[in-house]
Amino acid sequence: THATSEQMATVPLVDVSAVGATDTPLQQAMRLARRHGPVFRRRLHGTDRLFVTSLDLVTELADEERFTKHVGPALENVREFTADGLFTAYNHEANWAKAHDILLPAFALTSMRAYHPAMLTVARRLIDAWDARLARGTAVDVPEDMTRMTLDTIGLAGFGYDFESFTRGDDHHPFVAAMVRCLDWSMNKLGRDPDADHTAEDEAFRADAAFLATVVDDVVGARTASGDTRTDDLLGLMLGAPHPADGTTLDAANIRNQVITFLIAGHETTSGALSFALHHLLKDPVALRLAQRETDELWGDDPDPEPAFEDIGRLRWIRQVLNEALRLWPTAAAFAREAREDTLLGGRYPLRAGEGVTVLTPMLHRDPAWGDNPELFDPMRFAPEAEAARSPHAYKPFGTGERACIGRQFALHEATMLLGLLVHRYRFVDSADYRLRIKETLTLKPDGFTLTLARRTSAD
Ligand code: MNH
Repeated sequence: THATSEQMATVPLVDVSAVGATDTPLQQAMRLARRHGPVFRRRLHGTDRLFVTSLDLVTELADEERFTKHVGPALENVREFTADGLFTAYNHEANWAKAHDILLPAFALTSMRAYHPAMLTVARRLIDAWDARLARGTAVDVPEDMTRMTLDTIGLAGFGYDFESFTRGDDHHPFVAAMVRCLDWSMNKLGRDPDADHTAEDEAFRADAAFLATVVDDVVGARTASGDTRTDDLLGLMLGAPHPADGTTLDAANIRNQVITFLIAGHETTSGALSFALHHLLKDPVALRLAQRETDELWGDDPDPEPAFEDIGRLRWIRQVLNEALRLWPTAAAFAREAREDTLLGGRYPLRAGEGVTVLTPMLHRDPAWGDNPELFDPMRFAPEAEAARSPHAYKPFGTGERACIGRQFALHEATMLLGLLVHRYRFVDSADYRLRIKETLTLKPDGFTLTLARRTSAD
């Protein structure tokens, strides 16, 4: 199609090179969107990136016939340690479709049922740790403990491997520190001053990436040494399941990439989502009260219930709380799309085939489609009637299309159960008068978020 120059719109170009690298690029992009509108081009050290935030344009980008996932600069950096793992594979790489087909059964409803006991085991580890804090009257560090919980959960449920994160004192399993540094390196590399020397950072990154690979070898080695050939969890499928089309299994290099991918993707974003949800519950006594009422209806006054698999689907309000937390702060806060053919986005922005466009999810989630007060935390937005009245493209915390998150149900089951158990057992005291600050390490987390716990009494 040929467009006349009148039809072509100019896109604001914002050069942030003078500001230089920032450790909060996502929040910087949000400020740019607020100032320059729903389509803008950001220039940093001579590299341009197109950002879009509005529902109409994202609706178009979600059309799988015209657009597909783009492995943008951030994911290109992550590829340095996850290569052709599911998250960072190119659409055309044969291992994407192959691994997708082989691993999909691990995310079917029957598999969620199989993971439920491991998820509950780990939820109880966190509760034991929090009981100990409560007894001592000391605050809990929410994102730190959520990371322990989610790492142990993906390890145990997906890989039958125990990271034992709650018996390491203040330390995390070294996998976490190395992973965070690798993600940080991937993010910071985007804003690098091309004239500076980055040898030391790159060498440290190589060492961290090599360390992640040794953890993977440990996880895989533990399974193969045990002689266990089960294929009913993620690792079992990776190691032994034949591809339905041609009967071949995943190759050793790809298995390694998938294990790193799932250990990271399987815990980092869920940890942030749980932390933001708790932050909002702490600050919103009505939402918390409704959450407690919901768990009380299910579990009575038993402070240590045994949630059944089916119970988790009944925690509707808590699920709405999580959805709303992921609306305001989607923890994987951007995803990129590319046109399959040269096209005009919105009939006016020319895009070449393969050119990347970044969707700034937190701003999409503040589009006028969300009403007059998009900054307000309000889980009623996810009541069934409200959801039915809204475009499905207004909410994309898990991305879109065939490359959308494969672990969504896993994350939501795990997180809903944990939040339910926590609100049922504790009162939360905002002892630090916490003010939300967001830390970016490619994903988002509430920085330094602590709270103090108190027991619930029947008089509540
Ligand atoms: Mn997850 C893809 C967000 C939990 C495994 N995930 C994505 C994408 C988003 C996302 C956004 C799409 C990225 C893109 O288009 O470039 N994921 C989340 C969030 C949570 C989450 C917000 C928790 C909350 N993800 C999980 C969990 C797992 C997981 C849990 C695994 C157990 N995610 C993946 C994988 C992909 C993915 C694997 C890549 C899928 C593919 O491209 O085929």
